[in-house]
Amino acid sequence: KPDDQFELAVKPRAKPKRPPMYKVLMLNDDFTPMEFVVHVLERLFGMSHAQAIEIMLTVHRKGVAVVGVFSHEIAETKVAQVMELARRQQHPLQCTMEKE
Ligand code: NFA
Repeated sequence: KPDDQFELAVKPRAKPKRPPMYKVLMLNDDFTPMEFVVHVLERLFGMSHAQAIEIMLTVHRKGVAVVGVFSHEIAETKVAQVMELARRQQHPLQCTMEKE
């Protein structure tokens, strides 16, 4: 029939999906200085000083907090940068990521 040539073009297509997003989490410990955590949050997560203090205190009191939500690649980079800064200063600060 005349419309046969169009049948391929109307096949159901997968819905375009937003790429999954990842929460970057910071974990509390008893040794990393509060000021270092504040510095990391300002430097790597673009937070104001007031915002960084607030999030640091949330981690300190609750044990963990989300410090940002990013694409997989950006989240991996942020985690690696936090871990590297902490390692260089010999602080036990831990940072992880988790699918939203
Ligand atoms: N609990 C740490 C302290 O009392 C501060 C800290 C906050 C460490 C957030 C890690 C993350 N020095």
